[in-house]
Amino acid sequence: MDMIDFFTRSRFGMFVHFGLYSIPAGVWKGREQGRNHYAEWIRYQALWPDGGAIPDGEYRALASEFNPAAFDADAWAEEIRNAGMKYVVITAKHHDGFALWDSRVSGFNIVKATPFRRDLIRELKEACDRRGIVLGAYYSHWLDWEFPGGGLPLWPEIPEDPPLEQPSDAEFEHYFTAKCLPQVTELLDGYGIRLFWFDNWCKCSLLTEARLEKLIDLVHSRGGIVNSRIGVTWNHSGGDAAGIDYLSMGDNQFPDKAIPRPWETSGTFNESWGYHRLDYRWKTTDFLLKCLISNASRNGNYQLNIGPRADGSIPAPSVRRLREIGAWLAVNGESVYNTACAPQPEPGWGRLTLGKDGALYAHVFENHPACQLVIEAVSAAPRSARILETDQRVPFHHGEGRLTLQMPPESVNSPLNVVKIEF
Ligand code: JFZ
Repeated sequence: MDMIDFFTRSRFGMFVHFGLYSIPAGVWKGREQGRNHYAEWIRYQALWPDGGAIPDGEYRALASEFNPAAFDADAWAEEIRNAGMKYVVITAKHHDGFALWDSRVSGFNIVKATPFRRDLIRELKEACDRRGIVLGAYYSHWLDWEFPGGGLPLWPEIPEDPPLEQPSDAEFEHYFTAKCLPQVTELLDGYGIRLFWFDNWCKCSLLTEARLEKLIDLVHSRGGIVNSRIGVTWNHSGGDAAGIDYLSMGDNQFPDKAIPRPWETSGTFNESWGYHRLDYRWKTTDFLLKCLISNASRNGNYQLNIGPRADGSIPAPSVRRLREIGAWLAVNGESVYNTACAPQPEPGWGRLTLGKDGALYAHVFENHPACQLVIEAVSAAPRSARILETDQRVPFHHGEGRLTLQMPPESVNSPLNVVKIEF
């Protein structure tokens, strides 16, 4: 399978942040973690603003408590499929250095260091394969807070933070060749992972172009693809550099126009990526669906994150939203999957996508008071226009390159309608 072709056609995927940080879930010794509410950062942020990270031994000890007995790979894969997602990228290893598979090069992993002793990546890969879902891996190639020589956080935007002393170049080289490259090789060859999500966003002298090239070549040599966050230089140059297969926006960032190459936004249901027990800032299904549609209309993907609880279950607010989105896609999916940006200017009332067979899909975000929706620059006269969900005919007028849809008044009661326009 051509991975980048698959990626572009898919449009919708899942992100999963799961690891030892799912146990404290944003609260350390009765106190809410400070700073940015990213629960997966608790190792470094637990004691903020007083400074100081969780002592290494205390964090490591979480491994002996990690026992996600409710984890059921088939149940996860069913949610993914029912949500209408075509792929899933999981934190195979996040910044804390803990691996969710049975790594031979680091014992700090789910099989060797926990009472759970099951290979989560293996089980999830098999469950995904059974359903034609592609499993991808988030791999923290730059930051590793466990292995000697791994990179440490840099927050140039927070000047009051004393800069942590980074490992030397030789120490980082040791981490890179003894852990990073071998683990990525394990994911490629031992698990058949071909979709990679790397994560670097600060200029850091340890991530040299030579090292990045090595990592990219390794993934490419097996037919895999990498995102632009693999290196900040390429990330910020707009991803023009050879070697980057798809662009990743900043967290929850949505570009305001089409990008003529594969790209994605990774986004959250609430605010934290890892499960945070005090994060109640849940977004609405309507908002999330508009993010998906809007990205698709601009040639991009949406990768929506869940943070499972430490027991392996998916939080109820995420499950409800996943199912609501899936129900919408079950009816309207042809207007999202395998579509491209339409040549017409984007209307103020919604979004347009172009089907492979030439059909134009009009996504109604806001209803016009007179129920009239105008699409400019439509050269040919349509043959028909119908609401996808109900099959109701939509009267229209075409003239001088302008198409006016006369929406049936009763359709406004049903938000996020899609009109399929055929020529
Ligand atoms: C990173 C991680 O540190 C975080 O834990 C999570 O995995 C997220 C998906 O990625 O966080 C970032 C990375 C980049 C930016 C912001 C947060 N950025 O470019 O603005």
